Amino acid sequence: MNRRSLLKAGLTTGGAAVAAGALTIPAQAAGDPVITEIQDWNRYLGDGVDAAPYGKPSEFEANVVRRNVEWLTADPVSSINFTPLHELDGIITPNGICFERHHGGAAQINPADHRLMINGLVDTPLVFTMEDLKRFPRQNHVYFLECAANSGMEWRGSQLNGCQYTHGMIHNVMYTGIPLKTLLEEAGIKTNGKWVLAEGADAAAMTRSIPMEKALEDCLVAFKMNGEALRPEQGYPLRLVVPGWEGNMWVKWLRRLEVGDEPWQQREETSKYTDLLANGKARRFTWVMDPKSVITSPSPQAPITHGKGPLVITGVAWSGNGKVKRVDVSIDGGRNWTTARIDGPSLSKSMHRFYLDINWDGSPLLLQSRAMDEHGYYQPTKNELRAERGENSIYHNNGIQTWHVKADGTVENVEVS
Ligand SMILES: Nc1nc2c(c(=O)[nH]1)N[C@H]1C(S)=C(S)[C@@H](COP(=O)(O)O)O[C@H]1N2
Ligand SMILES: [Mo]
Repeated sequence: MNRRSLLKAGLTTGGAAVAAGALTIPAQAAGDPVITEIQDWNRYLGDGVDAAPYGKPSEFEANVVRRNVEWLTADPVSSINFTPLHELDGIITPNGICFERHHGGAAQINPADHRLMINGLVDTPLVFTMEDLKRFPRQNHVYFLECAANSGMEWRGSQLNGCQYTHGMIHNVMYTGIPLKTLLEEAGIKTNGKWVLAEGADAAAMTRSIPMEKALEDCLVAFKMNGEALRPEQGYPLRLVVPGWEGNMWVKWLRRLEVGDEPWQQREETSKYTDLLANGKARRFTWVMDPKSVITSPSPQAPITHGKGPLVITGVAWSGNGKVKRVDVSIDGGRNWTTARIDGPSLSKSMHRFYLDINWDGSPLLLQSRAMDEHGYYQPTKNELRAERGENSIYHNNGIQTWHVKADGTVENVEVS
C-alpha cells in the first residue's frame, strides 16, 4: 500500500514566478458553435418550479461526492467516508457531502421518540423532548469537525492520492443549538461535578468523557446544520458540538449527559483515540485539533488542465485553538514561503479559505501550505512530528502536506526529505 515517494526539495522545481499580474487567458477562437449556434437550453423552456421540491446539484456535478477507501472499509457500518475537499470553495461544507464516521451505522430516529437525559451529580435529573429543547435560547456558530484519524494513513509516508482521502475527514458547518452550559445549569451541577459523559443512542452507544471546563465554555447541543435539520448520518435529531476538539467527542444521536467527578475511561479514550509513542507509552486525552492546512487545488484529484499562465492555488486551514492568523504557501518544497490571502470569514475554530494567485511557468512544483494560528503555533513538518511522536500513531497528524505538480499538470502525493 505504501507508495511513498521522496523528492529532494528544490531539485525538481523550476522558478515559477509568484506574481498575479495581468491575466493572459486566451479568448476562444472565432466560430465557436456554443456562441454562434442557438443552444437547446435557449430554445426550449426549462424545468418548472415543481420539478424539485428539494433541490439537487447539477447533473454535471455528479462527481462531487463522498468517497470511501476500499481497504479501510471492512464493513460500511463501522467505517468512514471522505469529504470531496478538492471540489469545494469558500468555508462551508454542504450538508450532503459532509464526511461520515459511524461505529455502528447511522441510526434513523423519529424525533418524537428521542429524549435527552441529564443525570449523575446534578441537583435535578432531567429528561427533555426535542420540543422542550427548542424552547431554550439558541445560538449559531460555524465550527470545523475533524476526526482525530484524519491524515492517519499518512503517518509513515505519503500514501493516498488525493486531498479527499488524505484530509477529507473534516467538515465545516454552521450549527444551531443550545449552549451545553444552559442545560447543565438547568439541572444544577453539584460542586464535585467535574466531568460530563456524553452518550449516543446509536447501536455503538458512543460515549466520551468531557471535562466540565470545556462543557461550560463553548459546547453546543445542536439540532440544525447549515440552517436545516441535522442529516441522519450527522446525528439527527441531536448532536454534541465540541468546538476545536477531536471529532470522536462530538457524540451524534445524543441521548444522555451524565455529570461525574472523574473521567469514565471508555473504550474511545483508552484503546482508541490515544496516540502510541515510540517508547510504548501513549498520549491520552489529546483533545485539541492543532493548526493544519492543505492545498485543495491543484491536488491529485484536481490537476492543472489549462497549461501555464495564471493559476489559482487554493486550500483550507483550521485550528482548534482559535482563528488561523496566517497561511504560507511554498511552491519549492518548503525552501521559500509566500503569505497567502485568507478570504471569507475568519472565525474561531472554523475553516479558513486561502488563495495564492500565481503565473505558472509550466515547470514542476512542490506545493506546500503551512498554517499559523492566533497563538503563533505553526503547523509542523511531517518529520518534525515523527521526531516527537514516533511512527506508531494514527491520530493527530497535522504535518505539512506536499503535492508534486508535474509539467503536464498532473499532481502526486509525495514527501520531501
Ligand atoms: N453516537 C455516535 N457519535 C459519534 C460517532 C459514532 O459512531 N456514534 N462517531 C464519532 C467520530 S469518530 C467522529 S470523527 C464524528 C464524525 O462525525 P460526522 O459523521 O458528522 O462526520 O462523530 C463522532 N460521534
Ligand atoms: Mo473519529
